[in-house]
Amino acid sequence: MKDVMKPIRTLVDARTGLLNPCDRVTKRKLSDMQGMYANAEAYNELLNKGDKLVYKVYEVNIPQVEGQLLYSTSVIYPGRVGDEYFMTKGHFHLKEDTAEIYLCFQGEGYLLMQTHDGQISSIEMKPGTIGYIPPYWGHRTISTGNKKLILFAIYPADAGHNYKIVEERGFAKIVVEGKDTPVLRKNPGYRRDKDAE
Ligand code: S6P
Ligand code: ZN
Repeated sequence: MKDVMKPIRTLVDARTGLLNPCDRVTKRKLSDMQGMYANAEAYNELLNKGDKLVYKVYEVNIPQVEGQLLYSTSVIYPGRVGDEYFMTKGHFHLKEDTAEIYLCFQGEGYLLMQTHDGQISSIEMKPGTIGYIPPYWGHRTISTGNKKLILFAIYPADAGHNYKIVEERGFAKIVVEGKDTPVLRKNPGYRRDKDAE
């Protein structure tokens, strides 16, 4: 009979996002977000004041092969670059026909999604919200509250990340501070996928 992997038990602290045991922590600072915010001047100004932590991801080590599921928590700090809220880089999955589920434990924000052919969608995230990302949708999460946005994610272990496409084209929408509530605006720097036109 084939070797069968042993089951895994993980504890999650919903107030901090910490996984226990945790095999990997990825930290993304402002300097890792070069070119991602619409207001380059505000970005440079903030970066000059210090290289703030924007988000971190806690992961469990699961074999990244078909049939397995990966799970992780993302902790996105409160903050803004100009009027644009702190967010993750965002990505499409390398294996594009893979879905993902996000569950919000704490904080407020948005799950922003888009397809190559120009469809856009967003889900407001607050504690208890589950956001389902179908296959083929690129995704990014944005923290709009005063507390950290803490999200738990589950996705096929062989999904992979395509960041290049987001670095080159950006997202069609940005989430900025409005008068009373956050608002979604057109991203002036967004470049549409030419193949989709
Ligand atoms: C992976 C999943 C999340 C993100 C994390 C950080 O498919 O969507 O675990 O990796 O939220 O975002 P990003 O865009 O830097 O990978
Ligand atoms: Zn993903």
